[in-house]
Amino acid sequence: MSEPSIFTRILDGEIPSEIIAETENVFAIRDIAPKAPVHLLVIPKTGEYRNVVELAAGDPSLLAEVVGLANTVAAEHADGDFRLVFNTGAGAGQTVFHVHAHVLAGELTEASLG
Ligand code: DGP
Repeated sequence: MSEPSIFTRILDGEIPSEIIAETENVFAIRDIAPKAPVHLLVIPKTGEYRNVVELAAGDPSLLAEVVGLANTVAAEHADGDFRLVFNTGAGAGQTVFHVHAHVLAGELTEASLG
């Protein structure tokens, strides 16, 4: 067994972070280092998928649940338009290997890439 990810530790209440929305299998928090006026993370509760490619192959309905909660929180925290980013691999900037979607909204710049 690998160590629980930082997101699993947040979900378990070991690391403080407000859960701003959740569904049966997915939860959302604010990013600790926002790159846009609204920068949220939407995360499957299971930590078994390291990235979106594994998630799409292993559980497409869970990926759809991630996209659905991203849409919900974007409507609640911004005007409904949003950028959805899945960094995939360390070379692309991924630092937490528990799949998560960055939801970026508000006044976006070209640099608002999560
Ligand atoms: P990525 O680079 O795509 O793996 O994104 C990981 C994101 O997770 C990064 O934007 C910062 C965020 N993050 C890391 N640790 C914490 C934390 O303890 N709390 C919160 N809210 N966000 C975190």
